[in-house]
Amino acid sequence: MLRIYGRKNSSNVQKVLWCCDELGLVFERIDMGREFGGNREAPYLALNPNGLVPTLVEEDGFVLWESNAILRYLARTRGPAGFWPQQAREAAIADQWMDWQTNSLNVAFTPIFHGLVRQGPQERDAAAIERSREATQRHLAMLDRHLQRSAWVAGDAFGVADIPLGIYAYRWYAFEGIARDSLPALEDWYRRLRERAAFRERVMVGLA
Ligand SMILES: N[C@@H](CCC(=O)N[C@@H](CS)C(=O)NCC(=O)O)C(=O)O
Repeated sequence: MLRIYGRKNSSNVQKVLWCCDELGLVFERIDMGREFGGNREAPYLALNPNGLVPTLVEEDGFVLWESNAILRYLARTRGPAGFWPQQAREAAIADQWMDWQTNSLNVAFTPIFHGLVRQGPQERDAAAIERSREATQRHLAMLDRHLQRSAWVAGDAFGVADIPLGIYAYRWYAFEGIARDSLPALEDWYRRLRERAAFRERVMVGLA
């Protein structure tokens, strides 16, 4: 059986759990990280030298870390046709948005998430939160413009590239009391994500 290490309230772990459920994969999940610890100890570092979650371990001992690499691997090895795009250009678009999630959207979003969810009112840096809110809004507007022309992130059907970005849609719309500009294409995509049982089960689980 596949083994996934990582606490289920981690966004990067949620990506993998959601993907596994979409593909109907059976797996064992082992709590690891933050409140569970273990991720800075030698046995786990031998699997993932970053000390971060998630890590995937296959039946034969093959180990993989970096959540988006895990998604691509599961999509290529276990996904139905099209879940990882077959055409080079569609696959490149999937790669583009998945890399953008890690390198751009995540950077914009992390301060507002930490400020509103992880920090108490006394510790909060209101200016940093506002800068992050504006940056996230600007990034989501880019995704909205893309979704005006493309039903899903990488083409006409739901696929693996929707997963890393869908995590942010949930978190963004779950924040209470923040200003949000209307982004109709993004909102429609988010409505369609909420129709998916795996998204509701793995991602719409509160902010922690
Ligand atoms: N680029 C990595 C980032 C992994 C990462 O930052 N994981 C966080 C949780 S979302 C983590 O392990 N934090 C330490 C902890 O949970 O103890 C990936 O996408 O897998």
